[in-house]
Amino acid sequence: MDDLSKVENNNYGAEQITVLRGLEPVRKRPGMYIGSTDTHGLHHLISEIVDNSIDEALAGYCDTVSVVINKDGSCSVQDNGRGIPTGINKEEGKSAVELVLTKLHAGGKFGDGGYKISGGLHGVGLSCVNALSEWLEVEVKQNGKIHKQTYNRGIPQRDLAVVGDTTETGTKVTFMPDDTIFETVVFDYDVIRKRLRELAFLNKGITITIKDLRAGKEETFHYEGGIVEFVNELNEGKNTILKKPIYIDFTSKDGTGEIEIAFQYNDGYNEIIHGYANNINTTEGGTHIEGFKKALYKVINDYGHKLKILKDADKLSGDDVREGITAVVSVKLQEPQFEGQTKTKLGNSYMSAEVSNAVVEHFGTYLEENPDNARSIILRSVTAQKAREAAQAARSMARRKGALESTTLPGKLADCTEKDPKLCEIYIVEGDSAGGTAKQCRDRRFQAILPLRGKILNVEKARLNHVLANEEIKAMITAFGGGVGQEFDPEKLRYDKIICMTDADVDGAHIRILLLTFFYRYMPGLIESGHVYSAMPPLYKLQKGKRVEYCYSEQEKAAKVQEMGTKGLDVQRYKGLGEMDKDQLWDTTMNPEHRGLIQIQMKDAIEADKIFTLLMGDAPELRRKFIEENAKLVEDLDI
Ligand code: 28G
Repeated sequence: MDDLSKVENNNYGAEQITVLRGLEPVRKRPGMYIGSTDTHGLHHLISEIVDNSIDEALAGYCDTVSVVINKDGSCSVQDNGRGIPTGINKEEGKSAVELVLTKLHAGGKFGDGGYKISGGLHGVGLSCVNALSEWLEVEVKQNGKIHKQTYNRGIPQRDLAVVGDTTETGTKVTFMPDDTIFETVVFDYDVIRKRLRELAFLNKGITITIKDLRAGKEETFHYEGGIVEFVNELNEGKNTILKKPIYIDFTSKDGTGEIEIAFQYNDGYNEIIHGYANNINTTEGGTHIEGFKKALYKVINDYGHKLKILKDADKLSGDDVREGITAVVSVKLQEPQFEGQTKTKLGNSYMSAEVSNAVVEHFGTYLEENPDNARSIILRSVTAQKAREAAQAARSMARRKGALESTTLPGKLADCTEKDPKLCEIYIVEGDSAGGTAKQCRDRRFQAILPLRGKILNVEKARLNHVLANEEIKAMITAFGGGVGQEFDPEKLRYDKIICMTDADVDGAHIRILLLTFFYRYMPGLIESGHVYSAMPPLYKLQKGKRVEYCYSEQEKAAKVQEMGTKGLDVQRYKGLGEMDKDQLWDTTMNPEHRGLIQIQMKDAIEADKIFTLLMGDAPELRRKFIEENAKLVEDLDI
């Protein structure tokens, strides 16, 4: 070890170049390695590092991971694992630490689809973070010593060196993201918090802490119950059918794979199944989810017949047995294959049978051993079946009347003249007055306007047949043209962009949540295929003499005020779209040349769905809690 303690060694001329070459592809095409260079990519850096710590924990050598956002804006991740090996690699003549941090390892997430999980592959990803950091410092505690090395944009500044003694072991990485690569280098506490909390749920027993030294915030996540607590959390505010979630944990014989499932039923009508493979959220589903659904269908139908609740030929549908279910299906496997548009669909075909077998066995036994719960679950599915039949009848009636499939567009819709859907967009506008302004200023060739009156139907409490009878909902369905529910077909959409334009206040936020929840539950494909956007109306208009500036955030306003100087500056705060005249609305929010649009992601819709449940659900204390916790947001939005 002592040969490592040479502190001063700067003979790096030739080697610097090799390292640079080695990591050059990452700096040249960062998107290939971390997805993007926007705020998502930035936060992905932390995930990459934390994943290594999680792998070390899954290997059984680490139980604590801490993430710190430092005052200078850098981020530190620390674990109490074995520490990256510090010994010198014979062939390369360098420490393993340096190799892990400077060599691109095969299997980058956005590269060839290889993945890492507790299989000795860890260390992958660290070199990417290193390449994309202005500076990075690695500290390894191992064999009684503290070893340290620093890098600038991936280039080691000296050899790994011993800088002190310790009785602990572990790895600590501190990095400053490179602001010449990233659009923003400001870490967002809530984004990091969300992912760390998810990881704590998915990997029970691990303690994960987050600390923000900029704001003086910190939290610790530790869930002994793992995904069981995750399911409880997802059901917060809902009336659940079972006392506690059903939990299945199945480890493959050779110990290289694990299937963990927790599920619970509530008295609502949605199906929420969150899938994970190797801690990655499989939003596009995959074989693990198929296996789970297949088993649920089989077990509930078999048991329903056995209890004679179901008659001979009577069969509950897949939708019936999943109505009101909240499930987390988390699998860990060697060499996962990820497919689909966003590479979030698990493809390993054996996983379907593996999951299905595990569920049939465990859930079957559960129903035998818990006859009261078995009855509740089956009766719940039977109720769903009856309601579905009624909805079906209502729907076909509506179809006969031509209400939904009719080519008669809603009267309130101001359609565009262009016929190619790829070029068309529709603005869903809150309120008749803003709708009127939008109709006046739009470019009628490709922009359609659909004003919505007041708050649309409370989708939480309504079953499908009621939802589809609501005027505002019907207007949207007919205008979009892509159908609804099972029949939804993005190919048939009449617009490429569906843009929600709501006021920048609490009511506006509320209406947006309602819209997203409706899309999420009845046309998830609309969001999945990236057709839904949120318009960005300005919050302020600043005017000084002839100069006019619009600001879209508090920060932007503060910066602009500074720049323009306060004397003679007129600051107008827009509370609603209705306060803008038609030229202002066009310039700031609707003109494709200047406007900002936010594309709505599936996770935004899931979040909306959750908030919606809290706001509209049956638990007034939770609603109050939500409003209290979000008082800051409410304040920011509506001064
Ligand atoms: C705090 C920041 C992120 C890590 C380890 C531990 C080992 C390791 C990491 O090895 C090289 C290649 C395959 C074995 C493994 C230590 C085995 C024995 C490790 C981290 C060596 C990588 N002793 N902890 N990498 N492997 N934590 N946290 O990065 O052959 S990375």
